[in-house]
Amino acid sequence: MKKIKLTVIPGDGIGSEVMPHALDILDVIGEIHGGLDFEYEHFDYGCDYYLKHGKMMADDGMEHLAESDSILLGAVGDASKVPDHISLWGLLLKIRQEFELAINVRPAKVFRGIDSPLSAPEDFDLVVVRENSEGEYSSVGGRMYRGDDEIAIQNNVFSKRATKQAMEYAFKLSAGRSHHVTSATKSNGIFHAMPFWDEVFSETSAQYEGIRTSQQHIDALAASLVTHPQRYDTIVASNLFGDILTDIGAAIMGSIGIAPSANLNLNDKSPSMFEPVHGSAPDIAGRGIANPIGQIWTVKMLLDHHGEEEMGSMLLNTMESVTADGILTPDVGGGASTDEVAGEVIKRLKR
Ligand code: GGG
Repeated sequence: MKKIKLTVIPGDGIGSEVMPHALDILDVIGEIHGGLDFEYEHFDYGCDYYLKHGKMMADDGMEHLAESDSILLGAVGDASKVPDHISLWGLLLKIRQEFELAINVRPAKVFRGIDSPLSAPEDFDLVVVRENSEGEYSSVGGRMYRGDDEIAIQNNVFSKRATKQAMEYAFKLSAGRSHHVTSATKSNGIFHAMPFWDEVFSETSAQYEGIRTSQQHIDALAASLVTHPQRYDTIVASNLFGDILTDIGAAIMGSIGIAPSANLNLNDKSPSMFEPVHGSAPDIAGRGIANPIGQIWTVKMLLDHHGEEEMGSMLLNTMESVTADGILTPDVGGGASTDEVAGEVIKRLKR
C-alpha cells in the first residue's frame, strides 16, 4: 500500500468550506485505486489562530509540515482580523520561502460547461510557471521618516539560480505541450532586474532547441492574454507578474474559484504545497456557495505530483463531466451549492 502523508491547512474563509470536499475526494480516489492511502494531519493555522496566539502558525509548525509528503492549503487572509501582509507572510509566504517552493505551476483552460466571459476558444490551454520564492515578494527594504516625508523602500530580489530554475521548468513543461514559452518582462521600465531576467531567459532558451520563444512586456502581455488567450501555451513570469497573469487566466476560464496551483520544491528536500489560486473570499464565506473546483483541481495536481497521473486524469474528467452537465456554483452562473458540486463529483467517481 502506497501511503501519502498530508498536512492539511484549511485556513480562512471559504478555505474551510472547500477543503473537506478535497479530503473526501482523496479518500474516494484511494478506494478506487486500491493501493493508495492518504493520512492527514490537520492544522488550524490562519487568522483565528493569530487572534488567539499572536502568530499565524505555531513556532514548531514548520517542523511538523516538514514531516509530511505534501501540504494541502485552502486560503489565507481575513483583513477584518489581521492585516493581509501579516497573514500572508506569516503562513503562505513563510511556507513557500522556507521550504524553497520556488516553482508555482498554475494551469488555466476552458472548462467544459463553464462559459469563458472572454469567449476564449475551446483550445485555450495555458500554464503559467511563476517564480515563487523571491522577485517582488521580498521583505528587503524599510520605511523611514513620518508624515508627509515618509518613504517606503522595497527591494526586489532576483537570483540567477531561482530565475533559471523557473525558466528551465517552463521549457521542460512546454516540451510536452505546444513547444512555446513566453517570458513576461518589463525590461523597458525596471532598470536592473528585468534586463537581468531577459538575459537569463536568452541563456536558458539556448539550451532548449525546438522550443519557440517570445518575450512581452507585462502590460502588453496582460492585454493580449485577454484579447488573444489562444496565442499562449507556457508563460514564465516573476512572482508578482505570475500572480497577476494567473488571476487573468482564471478570469478567462470563468472564475477564480476554479483555478488551482502547485507550489513545487524541485530539490525534494521539503514537501510541496497545493492550494487554489483564490483567497478566502470573505464576501461569500459561510454561505455554502464557494466553488469547490479550484480546491478539487489541486487534488489532481497533487496526484500527478505523486506519480498518480491516471487517477489525476480521471478526477479532472469527472470534474468536467459535472460542470458540463450544468452543476455549477453561482460564480460561474449556476445555482448549486458547494456541497452539491463536490457531492456530484464524488457520486460520479464512485460509479
Ligand atoms: N489559496 C491561497 C490563498 O489564500 N491565496 C491568496 C493570496 O493572496 N495569494 C497570493 C499569492 O499567491 O501570492
